[in-house]
Amino acid sequence: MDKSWSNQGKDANGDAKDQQLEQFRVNNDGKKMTTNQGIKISNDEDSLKAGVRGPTLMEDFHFREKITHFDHERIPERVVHARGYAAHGEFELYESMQEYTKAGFLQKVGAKTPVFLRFSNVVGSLGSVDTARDVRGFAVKFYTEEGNYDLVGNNIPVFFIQDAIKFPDLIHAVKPEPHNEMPQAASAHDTFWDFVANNQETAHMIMWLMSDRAIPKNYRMIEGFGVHTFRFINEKGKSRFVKFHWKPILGVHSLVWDEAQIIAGKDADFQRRDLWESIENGDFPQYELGIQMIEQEEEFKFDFDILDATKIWPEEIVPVKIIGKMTLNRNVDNVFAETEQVAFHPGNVVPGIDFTNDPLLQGRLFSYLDTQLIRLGGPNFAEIPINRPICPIHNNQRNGFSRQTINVGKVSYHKNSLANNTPSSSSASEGGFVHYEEKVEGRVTRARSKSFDDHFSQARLFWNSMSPPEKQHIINAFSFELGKVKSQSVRQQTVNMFGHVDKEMATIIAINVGVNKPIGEQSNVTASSPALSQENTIKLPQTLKVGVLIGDGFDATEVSNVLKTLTKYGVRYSLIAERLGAIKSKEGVQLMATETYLTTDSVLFDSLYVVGVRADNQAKFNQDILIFINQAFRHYKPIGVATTGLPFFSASNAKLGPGVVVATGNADFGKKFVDAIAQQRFWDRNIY
Ligand code: HDE
Repeated sequence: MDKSWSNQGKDANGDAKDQQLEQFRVNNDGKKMTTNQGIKISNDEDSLKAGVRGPTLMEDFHFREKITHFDHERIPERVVHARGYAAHGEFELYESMQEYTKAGFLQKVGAKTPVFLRFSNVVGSLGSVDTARDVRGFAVKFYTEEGNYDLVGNNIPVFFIQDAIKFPDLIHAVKPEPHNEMPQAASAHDTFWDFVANNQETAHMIMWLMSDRAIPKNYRMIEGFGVHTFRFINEKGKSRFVKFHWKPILGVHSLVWDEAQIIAGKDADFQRRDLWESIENGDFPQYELGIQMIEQEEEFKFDFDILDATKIWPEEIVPVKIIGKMTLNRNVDNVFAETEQVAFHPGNVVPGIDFTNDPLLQGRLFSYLDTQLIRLGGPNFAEIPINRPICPIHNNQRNGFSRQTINVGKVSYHKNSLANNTPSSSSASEGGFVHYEEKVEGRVTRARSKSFDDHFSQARLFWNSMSPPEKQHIINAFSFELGKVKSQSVRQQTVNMFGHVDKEMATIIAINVGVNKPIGEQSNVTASSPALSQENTIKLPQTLKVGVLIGDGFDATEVSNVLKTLTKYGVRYSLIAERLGAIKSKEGVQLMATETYLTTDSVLFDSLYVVGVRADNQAKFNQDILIFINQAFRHYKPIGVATTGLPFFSASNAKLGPGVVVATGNADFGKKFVDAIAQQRFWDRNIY
């Protein structure tokens, strides 16, 4: 078969998916209002009544249609991953994977494929907060010329359980407790930790969940993982095991827990806002796609089972090969139509990508289609614009609620002679999907492989790989979460369980949550995997946000030089003053404040630049500015202090030291401040 893979329909009018969506976009600007039947509406303010003060009449078709549509606006939220946010983009291939897979979109270097990526929180309801401690969903739909390929991943590379049959139990335990529907979007409660302690396969995942990975700074700075082991199949039919990784160009960065909780109140939409604004500003989020591969013959070479989704393949043992880059470059037009109605399914694969017997993956292959049938109201959701493949669809499926396609002709069965036996099936060489012919044998049994028994070695590998501040954060997270657990028995069981990961860690947690020291032995793993620590991540100043605390009387030359330097390095800033609008320097130069001390907060910025105000205006300013400085300092953030800002900084609880850059007597202030901003956190700071 001739595979001259094109650019997946990319041309000057946007990608093929964008062009397809364009057919469904409706712009009401400047148009006359009509009913859904197209009747022009004369009055949309008053219902039709018998007399101006009389009852509303049944014949008011406009009123009935409008209210009925409104009454039916909601659809069920996703049972998990309800709160999410998405964007469009493209995937570009760096290196041909032809040797390993026949997947069309992975053949030609430079080939571009339209994608749609939905990020999500697992536990909280649709209206919950962005910054909850939780796993983040990272679901990518590739609109390839061979059909849709969905890589439905998370930002953590392992999972809580090993067999999909336990998923309802896990989710029942972590969701709000059923008798009082509390707490919302939180794992810090009895039923979750009771599940953990009584299902010890969760150990590795819980270490990740208690780490900074579960409180990401934003969606742009998280990794994505396919989690399961999949297969690549090449043209010759050879199979290799593969794991997928997405690596953010800006590195992996997190919030601190106190900050995450404050943000939950100050801006519940913190992460979606960041994604939306970054794309609007042209700061397009980018992630490189990496793959790990294991030869078919090497399936049993490792001290873990490669089909066990509670295990990683340490990057130091199985290197990650970077093969392409995804760029998110377009926000949605309508969140309901696109983000809410998109339907991902790990079973959506293209020829060249196949499944393995991972029992978690196998169960997922059933669940997604099943849940979408109820969530999207029947079997025709693949016709919803966001879900439509960009290639032609032909089959004998018919009817069902809200069918859009008008299938012409009388034949809707296979085989037939009336339509020349079409639509016809395709052989592998014609691009037909042929499942990998894996040899399977065994007795029918409800059991788990012995090779899935080791729950603690990789949990300890993760612990060993953490830097001292990361270890402290894990201890703090356990102490917070278990501290909220009312049952002393559950607290004790959990501490005992994590004593198998690290005795000292579990002992400190035991003291913090008022239970006995752990009993039992800790895992004897001494290895570590540097790739797991966020201390080793990429640190860049680009797109980080500085809050400039400023008022009348600043030094125009000094401030404008610093702002220019920030811009030069791609740092974003907002001017925060007592009131919106113009602020004047001592020379009379004006700058515009876009935020006030009421409308924003230090937690919404990565760093502060303390400029200060004229002496006669200090009293009021002092109070506001001190709150900002104290909080940023306590959250280990970089702080730049202008010459006019020093009196304010000195009056705060913050101390000179790591991450505090002072302009007075510092010729290279701007650049040094940018370097500090790139570091993001200064953990070796003595906070009060
Ligand atoms: Fe999901 N998961 N999941 N999951 N999952 C859903 O499908 C399920 C698992 C993931 O933005 C549901 O359409 C089972 C692992 C993401 O729309 C549901 C099991 C991973 C999303 C479902 C898992 C994921 C979902 C709910 C255990 C990472 C959001 C709504 C075997 C690799 C996709 C829906 C979006 C959504 C089932 C475990 C990722 C119920 C049974 C492991 C990112 O079908």
